[in-house]
Amino acid sequence: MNVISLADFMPQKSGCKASNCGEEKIPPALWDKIKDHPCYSEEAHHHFARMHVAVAPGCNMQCNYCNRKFDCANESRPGVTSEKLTPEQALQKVKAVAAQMPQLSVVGIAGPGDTLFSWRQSFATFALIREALPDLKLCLSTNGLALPDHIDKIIAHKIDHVTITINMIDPSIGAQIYPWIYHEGKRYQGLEASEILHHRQMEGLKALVNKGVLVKVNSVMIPGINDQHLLQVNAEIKKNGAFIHNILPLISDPAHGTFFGQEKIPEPSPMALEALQASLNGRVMRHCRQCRADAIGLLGEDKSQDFTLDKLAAEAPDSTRQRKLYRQLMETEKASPLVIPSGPLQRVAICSQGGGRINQHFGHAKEFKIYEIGDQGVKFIGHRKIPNYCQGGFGEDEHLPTILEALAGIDTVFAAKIGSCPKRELAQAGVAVNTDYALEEIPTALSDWYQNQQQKEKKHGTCD
Ligand code: CLF
Ligand code: SF4
Repeated sequence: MNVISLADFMPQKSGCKASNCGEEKIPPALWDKIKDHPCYSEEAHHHFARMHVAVAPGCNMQCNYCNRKFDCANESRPGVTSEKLTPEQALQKVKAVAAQMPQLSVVGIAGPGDTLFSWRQSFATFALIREALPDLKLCLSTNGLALPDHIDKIIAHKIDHVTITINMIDPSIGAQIYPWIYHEGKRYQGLEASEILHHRQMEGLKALVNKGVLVKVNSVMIPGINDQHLLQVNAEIKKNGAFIHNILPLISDPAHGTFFGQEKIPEPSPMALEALQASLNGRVMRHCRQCRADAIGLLGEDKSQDFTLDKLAAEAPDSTRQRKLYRQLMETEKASPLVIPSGPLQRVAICSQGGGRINQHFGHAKEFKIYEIGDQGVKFIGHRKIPNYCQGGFGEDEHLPTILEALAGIDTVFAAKIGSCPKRELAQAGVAVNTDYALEEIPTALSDWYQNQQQKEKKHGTCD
């Protein structure tokens, strides 16, 4: 029997504890840095929110999966344009969001260009936020080219979390991803450009790790170009102290006008992404939502349109106390221990609209959360996107084949509700549907369901 409780996600008085976002242990001092960061801790993303302020417009390179008319695709969904802000407008927005969202724990800069190419705007923004709302964590993401020039400023602004997008350690692969870079007043192309980029990324990574900054590495998985190579990238970044590795599937919709889109470079399937994630060493982020450069809210529920500049009040009230109370509540909330008997591995899909619960109607789901249950307990595997089954109150049968494709290898779907038609169609395809755990917390529900399954099978076995 394996016994899992909320304490498994927390540090103990001595030694290390398990991380929910990977297979490695997390020492207590590190846990304090990630426990309320929704990207660095899978558990935290159910309860804590991040917001991005889009203050960094310029970029110093070209990635073949990016159309520069839109936001930086290294930490954002391609094809999205964010409302650009001055540092003062960014502060006004952060105060407004914080006043309405006690879950807010992190403010990040992730574009719309490169945070460190537009370093003046970025650090001016961080300084204003650090002074006005000192309890919020600061976070940035960068392509890494300018990173070595800004290590001291990152430390001086107490930025504890930095993401570098590293897609290659072999410049010959880099040359297929980056046509040019702009470095120290000069434009470089081809192999030379990727050699410079690689050295700058590694130099920046090592310097941040030496200073105690937690570094997340994002890698865009590009089938046929770097998908196999990412195993080597993983080994190298791990060797150099990266805290967690996040693989983003390439988005190459031709409508976004990117080079890879026009060249019809395929997007990786969810199964290929999960297989790559499973073969990586170290901590792996599986809950990334490829959010916008002005994203606001819990991961996966973007509220950015509620906080556009035209909707902001001139001055928002101080909200420090509400955030403090919310954090205390989260610290003291205790989950009952989960008991997982040994048994065969089961893969299930959850319909959830957030909060770590089974709380969504099957017909409204735009994605499944995939979990595995077995000897290792309840483990989050990733998201698989699907088209809405329910369109304006009617079932959309033409979406069913795509939905079934996304359910490859899945035994059971858990939803808050489901209509009789899709339930029948899923059953015909060999996928069971369970609505017995509507509104319940996912790990508790899955643990209970798994135990019942095991008991039923045992009984059945005894009768035989
Ligand atoms: Fe933003 Fe990135 Fe900081 Fe998170 S996002 S700068 S580390 S606060 Fe998070 Fe969004 Fe994925 Fe980025 S889900 S795209 S990993
Ligand atoms: Fe686009 Fe970001 Fe690459 Fe610059 S670094 S080209 S903004 S994806």
